[in-house]
Amino acid sequence: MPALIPAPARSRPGDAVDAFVLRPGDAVSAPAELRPVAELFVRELAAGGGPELRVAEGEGAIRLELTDDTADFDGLPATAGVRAADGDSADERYGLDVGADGVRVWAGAAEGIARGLTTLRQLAGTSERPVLSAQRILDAPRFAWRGLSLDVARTFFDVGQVKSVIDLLAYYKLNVLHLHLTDDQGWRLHIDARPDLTRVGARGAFAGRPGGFYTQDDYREIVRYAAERYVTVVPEIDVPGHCQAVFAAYPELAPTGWDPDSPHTILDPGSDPARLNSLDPDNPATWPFLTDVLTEVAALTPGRFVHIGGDEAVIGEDAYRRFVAGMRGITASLGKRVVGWQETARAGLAPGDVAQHWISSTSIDPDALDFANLPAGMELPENFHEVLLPMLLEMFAKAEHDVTAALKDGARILLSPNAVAYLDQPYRDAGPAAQEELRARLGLQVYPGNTLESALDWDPSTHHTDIPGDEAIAGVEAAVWCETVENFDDLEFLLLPRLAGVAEKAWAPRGSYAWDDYARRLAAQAPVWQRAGRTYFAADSVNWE
Ligand code: TNX
Repeated sequence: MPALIPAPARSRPGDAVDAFVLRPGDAVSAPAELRPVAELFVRELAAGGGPELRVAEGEGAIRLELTDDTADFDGLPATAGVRAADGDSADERYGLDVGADGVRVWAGAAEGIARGLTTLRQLAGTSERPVLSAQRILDAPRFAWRGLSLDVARTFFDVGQVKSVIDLLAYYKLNVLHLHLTDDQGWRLHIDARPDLTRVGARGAFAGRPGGFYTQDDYREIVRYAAERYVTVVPEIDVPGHCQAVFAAYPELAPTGWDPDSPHTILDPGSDPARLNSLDPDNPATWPFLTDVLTEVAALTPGRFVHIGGDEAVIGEDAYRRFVAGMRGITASLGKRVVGWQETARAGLAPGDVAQHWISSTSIDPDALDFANLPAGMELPENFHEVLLPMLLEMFAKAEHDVTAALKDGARILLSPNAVAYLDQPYRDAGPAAQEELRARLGLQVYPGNTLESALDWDPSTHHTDIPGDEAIAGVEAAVWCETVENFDDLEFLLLPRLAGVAEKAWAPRGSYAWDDYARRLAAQAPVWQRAGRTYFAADSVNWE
């Protein structure tokens, strides 16, 4: 198999004597509807070190074709899952032929052509005159939702940096960028009706790092750049917990007793967490606030979904239920569907909703957590044993039922199991001495960590025992939380190489996993990352050559 990640659904070699050499100046021929994807391909191929091609009509070394005849794809397994993008009909399936006379990419939709051209970029690598061996690839994703959740609240990344993350997503055929826009340490999206959310709430970040926020024009530019690459942005407004930045901006939304000088987070909830952590559904100021925020967020969102957070809230069960019900109502009235962290299933969900699974006894082992090992900037509160630990254990116990509850309501599960899909797990592979400082500092040392191989050793349909099969799954999403991430290089170190492994899970057919083969394909990515100046963990477990 060629060194592709994710592995294609099907590929077979052509006549062994045939190969095609792509040369600078060669043409990509595309009908008018495909010009934008063709032009983007030409730019990105050259930026990656490949030959400078040109887009033309008529004949070309690379021919792009939209076709209604999708018979070639008939035998391909149907994609499972939920599309985050607007519109049901889009189709990511594509075919790619390399023969002695050139390359042909065909698909039923421009989106499929774009995915096929991504495969071609991977085949071409960084060579200016790539030799493409004869082959046929027929490809389709296993799941429709393939994402990364990026925490821009704990560490702020500017528009250029977010675009660079989108480039990575697209290169591995991931199609959702979930932006965790709000948390205790910062609110990152300007809301016209509530300007203090960013004027005050965006000043800082985790551990005294600089703050920052996206203007609505910035945000539109991120959405546009992503859409050009068939990546959908899913914005998250994380409520009712994780709201210290909201309280700092608008103290009237804070619970009684909240003190601006002693911020409370889930790992430092104060002596009475029930009063200090979360927005209160019974505070009359809460609902006009949420309506203002969601109205502007929905207007900025061409995709179908808004993420309402819902994790780690510390309010009573009844208050939580009413809170989530209220959020679902506002979101629906704005024409959007809801995705929430799995806890939202406790409030009741409906078909069309998505619950994001991250915690359960198979996804995280509470006994393996080491709370003495908190990241710099976070301290174990004095009342850890009396207040916090029992609260966390209760949180774990309740989480056991969330997936079943969500499925019973007809919602589907977005899989982000902590042990394998959290990219802030510390790396447990050995690595080069020069990277030891990074390896030891990055990722939450509270977690047991994983190796590149163990992070790949799971299957979405069997990971959680309550999930009956692929049809219950919305998709697979990695999450990178940024408590330990100080800058963009740190972020890349956590993303690479594990993000590629999540893409493999989300796209490649079930059972295609074999570590040795994956490791060989992974090693082929290094020159691409190096050329782009990216930081990556060169784990000893891979023979990088
Ligand atoms: C739990 S996962 C959180 C985040 C932390 C993360 C660290 C989730 C929905 N909430 O607030 O950053 O753990 O891995």
